[in-house]
Amino acid sequence: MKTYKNFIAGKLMDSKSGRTFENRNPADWDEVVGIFPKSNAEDINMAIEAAKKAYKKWRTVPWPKRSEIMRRAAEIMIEKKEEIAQLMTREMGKVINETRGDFQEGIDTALYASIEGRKFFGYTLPSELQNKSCMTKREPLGVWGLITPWNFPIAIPTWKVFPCILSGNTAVIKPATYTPACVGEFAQILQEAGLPDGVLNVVYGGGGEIGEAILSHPDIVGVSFTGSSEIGRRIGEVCGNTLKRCSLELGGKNGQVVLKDADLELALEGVLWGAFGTTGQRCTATSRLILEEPIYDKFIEMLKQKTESLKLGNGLNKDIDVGPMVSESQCESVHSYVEIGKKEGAKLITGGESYKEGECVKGWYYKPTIFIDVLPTMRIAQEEIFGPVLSVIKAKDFKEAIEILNNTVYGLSSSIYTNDLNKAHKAIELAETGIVYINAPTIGAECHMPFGGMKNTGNGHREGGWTAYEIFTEIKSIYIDYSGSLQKAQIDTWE
Ligand code: UN1
Repeated sequence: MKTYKNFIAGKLMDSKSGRTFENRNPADWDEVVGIFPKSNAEDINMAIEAAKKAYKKWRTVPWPKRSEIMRRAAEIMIEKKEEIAQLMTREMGKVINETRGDFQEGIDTALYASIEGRKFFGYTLPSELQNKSCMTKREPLGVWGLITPWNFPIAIPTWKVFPCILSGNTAVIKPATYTPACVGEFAQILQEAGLPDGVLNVVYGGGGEIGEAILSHPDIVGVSFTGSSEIGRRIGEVCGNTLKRCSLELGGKNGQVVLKDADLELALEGVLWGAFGTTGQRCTATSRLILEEPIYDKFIEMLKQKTESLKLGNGLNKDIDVGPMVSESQCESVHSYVEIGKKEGAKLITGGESYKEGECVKGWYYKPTIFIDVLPTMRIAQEEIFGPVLSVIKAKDFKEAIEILNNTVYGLSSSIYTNDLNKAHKAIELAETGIVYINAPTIGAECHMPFGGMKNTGNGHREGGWTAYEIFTEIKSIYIDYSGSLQKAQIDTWE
């Protein structure tokens, strides 16, 4: 068990509040993973002050120099991959192969940043006038607030931190209270890699207290948030009022469509991974399976059998498929949806209860759960559950399958299994989601591709890839007149 401290201006320090909170292993609630400061607004103010001070110098450091720090960070991360993956499994619960993957996504994001720093393009355009040129360049904004979730304790913080600081901004990050240790370790890696003091500051604590303190601070220029739609709305509201930039990555209700001509074995592997990987706790998780009528019964039979063979247990142990849920309250929330599904008349064919056998007695385990005969309008087909619950819906044909796929307020990820080229392309065109997979599950986005969703999944931004840099920079349009005389744009001239 380790005691963590806030990281402000390059120094580790306790909270001014004098309070702490602990973080327990969801696979073994007797294990305290770490003790963290329960910070208050005073800590946030100090962190923002440190970031503001660091910004003055950091923004003048050339992009390629900044990106060298990202490369060094990647090198240290490669060395620490196993150690931090194990810590991540202990604090978050997902199985070790997945926490290695989460950390690898962080390494990839660092390497991507190290390349991006040498090709941070603006563009040149012709002028309407002679002897005049037009071009654009990108610049940082100032101090950002980064608020990150618990389901990807390293990948998502790196999606935000690297583009934010490579662009010349500085930041205060508030990690999720369920998974604060990983961000603490990540900040130490950045310091070791040579990041100047105050460029990234870490403050631990609850969203209600310190999240609000970040939002309301006048020196914060923008907020990047990944989490629930409810909190996202609140952040959007405050940022709207104070004219802060705001990037929101919110819920999903992702569907996998399997058409009658699909490779069913492949589709089966895909849905098992998409629905029950990370114990269903991804915003990209598959929570609806839409089956074309002719294969409905057969596929359900295959799915039930395979689902029941998944092994639950501590993610650090060998051959475990599904780890625990992150917390008791998350387990309860999932179970309440199972009760709702039953009341709505959907048919529960497996799971539907917590699991406390064998090595799982002291953890927040929930059995992989499948409802069939779900109607598209039911709450379990509409609301984000964020757990291992799959709602199976029947579609009479391709057209109806796409209608069902789009029948949700969310629009993050979708997947279509088919061998019909025409239908695959039509589905890509019609799917109302920011990410579309063909013959692959709804999870597994890569760090150099835009990541984000349509409709209520967000507010139009895309993290990942080049598009993340658009979030964290201002664009400047520059006109250079080398005619030596006053040239008036748009004013008619008579000669
Ligand atoms: C999330 O679900 O919150 O595409 C992020 C994926 C991962 C990232 C998921 N690379 O599933």
